[in-house]
Amino acid sequence: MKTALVTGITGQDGSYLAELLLDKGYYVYGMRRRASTSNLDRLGNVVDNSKFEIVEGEVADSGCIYSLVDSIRPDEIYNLAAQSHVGTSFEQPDYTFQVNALGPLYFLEAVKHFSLNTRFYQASTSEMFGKNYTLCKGVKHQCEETPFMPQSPYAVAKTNAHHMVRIYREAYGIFGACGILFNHESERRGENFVTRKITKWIGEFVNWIERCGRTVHDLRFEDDEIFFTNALLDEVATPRFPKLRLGNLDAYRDWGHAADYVRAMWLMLQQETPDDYVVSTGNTYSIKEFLDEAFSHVGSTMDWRDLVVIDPKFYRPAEVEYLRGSSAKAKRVLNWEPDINFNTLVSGMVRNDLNGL
Ligand code: NDP
Ligand code: GDR
Repeated sequence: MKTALVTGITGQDGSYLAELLLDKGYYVYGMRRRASTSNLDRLGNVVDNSKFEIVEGEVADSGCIYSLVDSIRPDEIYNLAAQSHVGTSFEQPDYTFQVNALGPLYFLEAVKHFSLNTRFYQASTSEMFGKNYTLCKGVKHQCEETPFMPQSPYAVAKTNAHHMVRIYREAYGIFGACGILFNHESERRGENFVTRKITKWIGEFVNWIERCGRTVHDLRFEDDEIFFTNALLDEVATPRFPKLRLGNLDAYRDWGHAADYVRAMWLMLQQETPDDYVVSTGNTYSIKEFLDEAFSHVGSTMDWRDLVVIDPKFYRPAEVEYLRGSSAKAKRVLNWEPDINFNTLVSGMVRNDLNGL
């Protein structure tokens, strides 16, 4: 039986990857850091599986990582643990670097010293391209040849780890592969990433209207809040709901579904030789277009422009304006293509948040 150690097991990707590996017959060690409360919510489908085991570990603690790798010596390591929020990395650059850059280095050192046959997957990111793109037949996109130009502490740390994997591959023959994954979302996406923030707000808002026994036709709008018209009542006393507060709506992202993307991670570690791959859908949409799509699934006509407030707090000091990946290499070598398109992704997220209340 193959064994895998998955870090970041409590996160979005960790949960999908654990399900995939268990389906394929692996014994899965899921690494999580110590928490004062249970944070296994996303792992409902796997926690009771006899081939699934939680182990405690902190990626920024070298000794912890060395002893974990030495004691398990898994066939495969998937290093998904990260301080994964780009905005937060501007507030916590030092911590982000420790987790996102030094963490992967500790794993590489551990593999080099204790478990040279272990195959290592590193979660690289389209954020490494930052401002850069390549023109192909007049279309702007990013592929494996596009030079990196990171725009945040998060992306710099990830670029550092990306190069470190390449160096350990070339210098020590370690089977290290990096997936340069573009944004991928799902019903399990963290609530402070823009897609889930939007669909979660929609779910709570629609539920609030229903709880109040009203319809969208009764809505009235102030600067920051939404309330109902009611000629008989004092409008100041009617229930109110805060508008959705967002930052830059003009950025473009290439959004896929996490379940498709963990399949690409696994495929990378099944190849004869290690390599790096862009994983993306090839389509790009602005945040405004995501809002259009999300609100189109609510079932009644609401213009999100009445419901959204632009809040400078959610702007980043430096932004990545345009991401659109070309996964031609992943298709050719890994035979990988996404199954879930933008429309299905967004409608699934909205439906989940409408029902989840
Ligand atoms: P999440 O934020 O959902 O999950 C991150 C995971 O890392 C959580 O399990 C978290 O644990 C864990 N973690 C954070 N810090 C530490 C630490 N110091 N020690 C141990 N574990 C830690 O991220 P995703 O699942 O979305 O992403 C997975 C990986 O892929 C990340 O590395 C991310 O940077 C990268 N990536 C993600 C993309 C995306 O669009 N989703 C695209 C490209 C790359 P806890 O629950 O305790 O916080
Ligand atoms: P990103 O995802 O930074 O691409 O990183 P996020 O959803 O945080 O932002 C996408 C774009 O939306 C804009 N935006 C907002 N973002 C957030 N979070 N909150 C807001 O209110 C808001 N308003 C507008 C952002 O400025 C940005 O342009 C994700 C993470 O999963 C990374 O870990 C991963 O590496 C990359 O995707 C690929």
